[in-house]
Order: sequence, then C-alpha cells, then structure tokens
Amino acid sequence: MGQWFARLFSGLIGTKELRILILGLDGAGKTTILYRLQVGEVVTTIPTIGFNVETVDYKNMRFQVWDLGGQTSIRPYWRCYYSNTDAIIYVVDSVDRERIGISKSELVAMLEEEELKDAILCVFANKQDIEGAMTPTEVSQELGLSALKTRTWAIFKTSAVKGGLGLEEAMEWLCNAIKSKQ
Ligand SMILES: Nc1nc2c(ncn2[C@@H]2O[C@H](COP(=O)(O)OP(=O)(O)OP(=O)(O)O)[C@@H](O)[C@H]2O)c(=O)[nH]1
Ligand SMILES: [Mg+2]
Repeated sequence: MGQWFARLFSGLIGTKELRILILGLDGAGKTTILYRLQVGEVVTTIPTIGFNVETVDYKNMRFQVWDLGGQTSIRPYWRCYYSNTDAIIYVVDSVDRERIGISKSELVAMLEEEELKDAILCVFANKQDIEGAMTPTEVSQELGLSALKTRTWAIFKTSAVKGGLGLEEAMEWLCNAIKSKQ
C-alpha cells in the first residue's frame, strides 16, 4: 500500500503541466477547438470575453490550455498570459481573406515578445470544411511563416467542426516538438 502511494505520488510530481495558449482573431474557432480537444465534441460557442482554461490530456502529457478572446479590444490583454508558455496554437479562419493581413500583424507582434522567444508555434489553417478556404500553403505565405528562422513551427489544415480534421495530426506534432525541446 505504502509503495503504491509512493508510486502514485512520484508519478504525479513527475507530470509537468505544459502551458499552451490558443490565440488568433475573433471568430477563428479557438473556443471550438479547445472543447473539441477536451471533450471531443463540437460545442456551441459565444464570443469569448476574457478566457477559457481547461486541462487537456493527450498521450501521457497534460496540458493547461488557455483560450483567449480574439476581439480587437481584448487582444492587448494576450500579453498578460505569455510567461512560461511552452507552445502557441495560432488559429486562422482560412476563409477570412480580408483580415489575414491583420492576423499576420498580430502574429508578428506576438512573436517579437521576449517571453515567447522559446515557445513552439503551431498554426491551424482552420475552417477547411468551407469551400474557398485558403490552403495551408496560402495561409503560410500570407502570414510570412517562411521568414521564421529560429522558431520551431508547423502549419496544419484543420476543421474544428468536420470530424475534427487535422487536430489529431497537429497535436501529435506538438507533443513531439515539446518533447524534443525538453
Ligand atoms: N465551418 C466551420 N466553422 C467553424 C470552425 N471552427 C469554428 N467554427 C465556427 O466559427 C464560429 C466562431 O467560433 P469560436 O470558436 O467561437 O471562435 P473564437 O476564435 O473562439 O472567437 P472569439 O472568442 O471571439 O475570439 C462558431 O460559429 C463556430 O462554430 C470550422 O472549422 N469550420
Ligand atoms: Mg472564443
């Protein structure tokens, strides 16, 4: 019994919760993705004012996932959450060609932050189930991702609603990227 407890405790102490931020413009699908990852279902969302935070377990890893509101007036508060972040999931509405430039400037500004200099970047080119969505290659070009020299990054095509397309693959990459940094 004593040994069993000891094992249980050493297991828990050894489990470091990794910190992930989900960022992106309003309406990109951040909250939908958070709950798709956590409960595996599409939930009905309302625009996030403030944040949602949930624990997500994935392949022996435990993540504390923060989903922040993306509206223009709320974006300045993103920086309050930057410290100790292991990875950023940056969600793009691949149908929103009009605001892809704004999405790029927010991303560029964020990546210049000292607190995020070691954070892994995983871009979700979301809403791929909608016809006319930009491909990941287009999204990558629009965001200027090829200019990132020192950052560990990748882009995935996702749909938070249609069978959770791409989410599994993206999480798999993220877990491996985090592991190889540790
Ligand atoms: N077709 C489609 N709709 C999606 C997808 N992901 C999210 N949505 C829809 O997009 C709308 C906005 O989704 P949210 O998850 O609330 O967006 P958000 O990024 O959290 O927005 P803020 O909280 O305002 O920053 C909702 O109606 C979602 O159902 C997707 O992959 N495909
Ligand atoms: Mg939201």
